[in-house]
Amino acid sequence: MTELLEFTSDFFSENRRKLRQTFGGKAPIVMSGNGLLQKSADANYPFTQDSNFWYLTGLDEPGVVLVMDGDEEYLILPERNPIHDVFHGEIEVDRLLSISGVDDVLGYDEGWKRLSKRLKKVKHVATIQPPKSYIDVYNLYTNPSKARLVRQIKSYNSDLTLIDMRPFLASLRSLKQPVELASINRAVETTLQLYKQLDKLFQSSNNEGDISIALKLFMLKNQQEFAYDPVLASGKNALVMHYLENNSTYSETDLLLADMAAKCGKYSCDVTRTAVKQSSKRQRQVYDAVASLLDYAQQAIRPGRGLQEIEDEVLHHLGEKLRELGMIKTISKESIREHFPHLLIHHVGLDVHDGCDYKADLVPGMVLAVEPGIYSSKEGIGVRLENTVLVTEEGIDNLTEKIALKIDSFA
Ligand SMILES: [Mn+2]
Repeated sequence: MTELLEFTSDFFSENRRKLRQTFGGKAPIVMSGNGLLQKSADANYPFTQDSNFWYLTGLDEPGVVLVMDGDEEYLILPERNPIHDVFHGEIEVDRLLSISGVDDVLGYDEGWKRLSKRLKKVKHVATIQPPKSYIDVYNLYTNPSKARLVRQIKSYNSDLTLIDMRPFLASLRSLKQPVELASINRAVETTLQLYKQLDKLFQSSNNEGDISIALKLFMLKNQQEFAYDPVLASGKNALVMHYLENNSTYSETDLLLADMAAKCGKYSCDVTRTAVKQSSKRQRQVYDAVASLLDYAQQAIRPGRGLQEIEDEVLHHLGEKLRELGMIKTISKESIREHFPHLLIHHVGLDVHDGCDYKADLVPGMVLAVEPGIYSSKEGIGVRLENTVLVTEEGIDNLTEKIALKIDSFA
């Protein structure tokens, strides 16, 4: 486990207070954490808490429900049986209270009895509904706990209208507090060490897999965790955005794209670098274009602007670069997207890709990943450069400035 910086119950209580305040409605807020997922037979996957639920409670316990109803706050424990407790241990109620700062923890039957009485009297309930797009777009099954909660709520009052709390939480979470920024900065420090290790391995090796294993060992020895599965993509592997095989051999003249970063406690940063031992003129042209786009994008970020507006501006600039490079003839959305299929900027925090409103104005205290790239399947070349930056009054503070930006080295 990486070291958790000081997240006291005040942090979570204050987050709940702010959520009630920004929501402003009278409807009870009912939210569930993630449930434990089956891996195979009676074995489960390691538990990962829902980030919104953690942000409001600090709890890493599966299946708990949080109720915020006016001035009342309580947790409802999952339905448990004694056999489960023998294998997984009993839930320590006092720990849940002291971590979360919530006033009351109720057992399943008692908790639902209390909540159901209230549900029968109200017209609206605020909760987080399962996001449909994950299965449609990413082919990912979402944790069933949210759908289950909605079913259970509706079983007491089928006329209830559900209010989605996701936008309120995304907006709260996008403003990083000092303790969160400290965690992100700590993650960046580890990431700097990670890239120094990568450089040593890169110079002495010619295989993605050897590097990948050595970096995993480095993280284990230092009791650190990756923010996400590292991408080590040489040559045309860099054209696959989420290339995770990391097992190809590369030559002195192949670019190696490394999209990898550490996390500290629950907080991530997001970094990508691309380098080659012996660069060609063409590789330098593409690299320089991406580096100048990164610079251009970072200068475009400042409070009062929106991400969509910045993305549109930078993408137009990218179009010009692509035309200069001879990769496209005319600048159009389609021709640009062919060479740059992903988002330019996203929020970073508890999730590597933190949810956000792409139209909302930027505010000091937001943490963003800026990641321009140029990909050409025709030339078998992919370059991406990514920094994690903090939005300040003046513009940005590049948190990952110390991680080298060079074509021939990662350090
Ligand atoms: Mn990213």
